[in-house]
Amino acid sequence: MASAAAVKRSDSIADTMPDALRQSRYHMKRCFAKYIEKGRRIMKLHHLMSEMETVIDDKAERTQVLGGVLGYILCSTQEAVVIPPHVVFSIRPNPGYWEFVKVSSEDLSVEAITVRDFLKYKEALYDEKWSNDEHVLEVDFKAIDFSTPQLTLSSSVGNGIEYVTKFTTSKLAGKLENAQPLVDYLLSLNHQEEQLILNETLNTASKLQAALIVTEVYLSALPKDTPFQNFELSFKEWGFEKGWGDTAKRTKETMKILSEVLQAPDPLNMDRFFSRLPTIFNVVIFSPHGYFGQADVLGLPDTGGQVVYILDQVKAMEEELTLRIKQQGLTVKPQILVVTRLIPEARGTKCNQELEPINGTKYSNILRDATAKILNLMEGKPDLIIGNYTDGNLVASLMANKLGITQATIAHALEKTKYEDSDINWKELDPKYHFSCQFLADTISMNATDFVIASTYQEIAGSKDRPGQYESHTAFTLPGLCRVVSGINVFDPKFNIAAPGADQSVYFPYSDKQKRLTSFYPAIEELLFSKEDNSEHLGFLVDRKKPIIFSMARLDIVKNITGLVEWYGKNKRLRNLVNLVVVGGFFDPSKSKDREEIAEIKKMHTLIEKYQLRGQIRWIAAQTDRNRNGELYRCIADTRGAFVQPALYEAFGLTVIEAMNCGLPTFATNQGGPAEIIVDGVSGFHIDPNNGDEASNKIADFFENSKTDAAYWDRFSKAGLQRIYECYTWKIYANKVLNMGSTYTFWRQLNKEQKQAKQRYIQMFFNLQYRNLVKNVPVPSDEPEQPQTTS
Ligand code: UDP
Ligand code: LCN
Repeated sequence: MASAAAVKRSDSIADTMPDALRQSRYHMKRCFAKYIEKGRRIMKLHHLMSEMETVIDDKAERTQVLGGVLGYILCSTQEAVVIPPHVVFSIRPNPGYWEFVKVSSEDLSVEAITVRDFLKYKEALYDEKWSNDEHVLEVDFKAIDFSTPQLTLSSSVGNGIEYVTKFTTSKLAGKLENAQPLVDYLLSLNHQEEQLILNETLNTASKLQAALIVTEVYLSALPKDTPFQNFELSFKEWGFEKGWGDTAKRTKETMKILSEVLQAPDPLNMDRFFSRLPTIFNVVIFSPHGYFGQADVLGLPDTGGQVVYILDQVKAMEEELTLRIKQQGLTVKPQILVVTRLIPEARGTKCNQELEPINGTKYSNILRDATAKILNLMEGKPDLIIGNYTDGNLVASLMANKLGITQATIAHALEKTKYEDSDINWKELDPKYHFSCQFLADTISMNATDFVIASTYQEIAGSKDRPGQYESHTAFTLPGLCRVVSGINVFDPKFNIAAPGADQSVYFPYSDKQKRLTSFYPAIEELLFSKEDNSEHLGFLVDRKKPIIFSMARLDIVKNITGLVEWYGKNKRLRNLVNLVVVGGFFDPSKSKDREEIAEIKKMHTLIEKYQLRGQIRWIAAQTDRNRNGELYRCIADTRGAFVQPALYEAFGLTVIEAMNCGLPTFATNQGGPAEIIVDGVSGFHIDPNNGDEASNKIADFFENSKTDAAYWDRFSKAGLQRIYECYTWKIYANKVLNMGSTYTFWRQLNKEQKQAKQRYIQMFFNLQYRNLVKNVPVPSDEPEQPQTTS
């Protein structure tokens, strides 16, 4: 295949394609004739390739055609719309970069077209009249994004805060007066009406600069540990309020950083300064979907890793906020409220309680009710509102706008990419999934929010071959409703990656012998090795000396637990080396209301029989006790086993980092987030869920190597842990997110006019389009439950 180097970045596809077509003119004429033969349709890359194979059946010739620039262009194609005699291509040479060209099958002429025209061709396949109507609603967020600087490199996507800090720095640089917006911002800082950092005495950059110099000298003369209270009164007189530090040492350090910023702003000092500013005390997190609770909820519809994520996130943020507030010399108590649905029929959970304190925190609660309560409980406005998924993000956007507060959004799994052509086919899918509302709500909140927290790069801008989830909202069309020519730009510096961690008090290494939860041993022994089937486990392990390969997930099709069982069943070598233990779902399909789960339960039973797995497999029903689960991962590590995450697609994959935290060597899908978590062959292994033989042989190789060389297993166990400590801890996450909260609060102030203009556009769109659309969505009843994919 041709490399990207074959096409210079300065050349557009429309420039290079004519030559490339000309070089293989004979074959291409036949190929295009084939493409248009079936008339109007959408073709994906695999259709283009397989039809090319039938036209150029000689492999060597095909390799030659595909070896050049043409191959590169074709392989970067996402889809093609055939409207004879033309074939219209949407090409994605790099993450975030799209080009559109129209090729005539008659003379192979190539014409660059706009995204708008490309969408019109697509629509014409579904609703030609609408597509040709000049007055259809076109949504174009780019048109009102006139002043926000954008990134340009695909590799910079997701590092938004770094670039926002750079852009801010350059805005403040030059003359000292340029730093006035920063001074104004510092003057605006307060907590419940109590002024922080500065008062009006220091209302210009030059006054502030002079005062900082004198005050640093004063602080140098004090013992380092002098408490702030000892010099608080003098500070007030000079124009400085609380919030600089708890001691003379820390106060002096913070002042020095600001002095350096005023002298010559640089991103490093800007970042350090913002991480020290007292800007965030109260945070509201919206997570309305599923059963949000602290016990007995995992495995209920739409309830999985998302709940774990939020509860761990709250703990980590409260810890970090408490530390920061102490270091700022303040005595304020941070408050975090998770706002969710109150579910009257709560299936024995606490989802019907209005207020519930969050375990492991001092000041954080779950609130199952509305806005006025938030203001009441927090005794004022929150400083940051974080939304989750479509519903939570939309509510967060509305509330943040109403209260004038900084907003963040999170959606680890957006729905749009999960179904092929979900936009263009919306009319067919809407009765079941209400995609029109969902995609527009997602687009609204992506534009309204100040920053986006993603877990991985792929979530934003995908990979070389697959567009990212956010990227899929760049341009799309809902024929009959509206055409979104510019939905979101993944080069917007609002996009950030902050990967979650796993609670390290629950998921710690198997080798921490003194911390091990030995009280669970009898229960785990029973769970893994007892001989009789019961409602919690099925199947048994004859040779308990063998290592165990382990997996745990909701029993959804996409999690592919049945895939793993099949790979294992088919691979004799693997079966000789290890036993298989899987946790997920339950055994009686008649007890499930979820179509996917029912199908998966039945398939599990069939596979166990088909491959005669009894004696080598243990199927354990869904588990809800995370402390016991932690010990379970460690007990699997004791057998010198491994964790396998075989999902067809996984947005992030908390089980992957839970297993790695326990020192369990891990094999995880190369489709989605886990491909970023694990460095293949270093901190674990990637497996291709679409190539079961290769995957099961890779696992078998690992166990063969471990058998002959005991140090081999240890190497991967340790390297997995190292990867976690370097990149995937809640401490790293909380630090990043709080820094974002602080930096983007200033950024939105700096770009106030732009923000307001966009907000007015969003409001109009929301009021005129979205509110009408949402009226058609029926209020859900408890039955029947559709499988949901966000959790
Ligand atoms: N989990 C559990 N019991 C089960 C299956 C899963 O406690 O039977 C937990 C698992 O330990 C992890 C979360 O549920 O914390 C699943 O998160 P992940 O990101 O792997 O997948 P999701 O369910 O969010 O798609
Ligand atoms: C949703 C998912 O689908 C998982 O991949 C994530 O790990 C989970 O949320 C937590 O972020």
